[in-house]
Amino acid sequence: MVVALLSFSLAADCIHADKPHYTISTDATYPPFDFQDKNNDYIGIDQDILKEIAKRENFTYTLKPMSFTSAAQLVANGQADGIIAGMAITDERKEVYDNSTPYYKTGVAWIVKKGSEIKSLKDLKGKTVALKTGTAASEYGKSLQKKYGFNIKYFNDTDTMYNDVVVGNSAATFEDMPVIQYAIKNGVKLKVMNANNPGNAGSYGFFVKKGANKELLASFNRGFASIKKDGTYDKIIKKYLGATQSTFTGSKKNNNSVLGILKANDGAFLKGLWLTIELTVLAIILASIWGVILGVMG
Ligand code: ASN
Repeated sequence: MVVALLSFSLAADCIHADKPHYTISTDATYPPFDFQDKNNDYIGIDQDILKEIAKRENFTYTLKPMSFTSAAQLVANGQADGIIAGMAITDERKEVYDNSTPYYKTGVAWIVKKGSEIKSLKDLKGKTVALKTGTAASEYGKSLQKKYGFNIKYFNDTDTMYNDVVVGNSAATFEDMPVIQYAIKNGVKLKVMNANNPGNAGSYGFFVKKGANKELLASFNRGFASIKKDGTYDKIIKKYLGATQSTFTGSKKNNNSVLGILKANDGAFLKGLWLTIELTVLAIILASIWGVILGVMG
């Protein structure tokens, strides 16, 4: 009996030991990707994706929520195995990390307070812009600093950064389009200035330290392909956004009226109009010359 029990518990141990266990860091507050529910459990698009992939790929993990820079640092210096944190795939990051298949489209928004007098980036001259340390959106914001002459104030989390703009301490901020659109939908009093034209368009990925944790990365990619294929991924997106990816920048509804179509295609329309005018003038000149020649000959 004892022997039987012993061998059973040994077998159970073996099964458990077979399951890889990872440490995965995340951004503590980054809705709709990573945030806490009423019971302080971590939820969000990232968290649901990760949970589902772990189940299918048969691994377990300990989640480490913290500020985004610390979370990214933890993976870069090998203290965590992977990071999922609404983290954009960028060329600079490819130097430090290996990334998964892209799992969500993103791009950078520039944002002001509702009713703000700031109408263009030029109006930011001498003003303060709030950025979140270590993010792709902050790199983008920083790249515009010289040109537009604003000052930068750094924050460690998105909520405090938003708040600085809402109360009027900072004149603007830069954050990822899906993240700010979700916040606005949920009542944050901010306005996106480039809804149809996000900066540095790209995608989110899951990251491991470059050259390390190949097995975890492969598991993520395999698991992701599987949840994409059977519709689980779409269900997760719908759960948080009520829509699928294709409409995520759709703050503006499609306007199919004549005016709406003209507005949406104003660039092409003006170009076409200009070409028509040029051709008409040229035709009139050529016709006149031809007319004079014919007249003289007559
Ligand atoms: N979206 C940010 C980035 O890609 C990460 C974050 O703020 N959680 O840098």
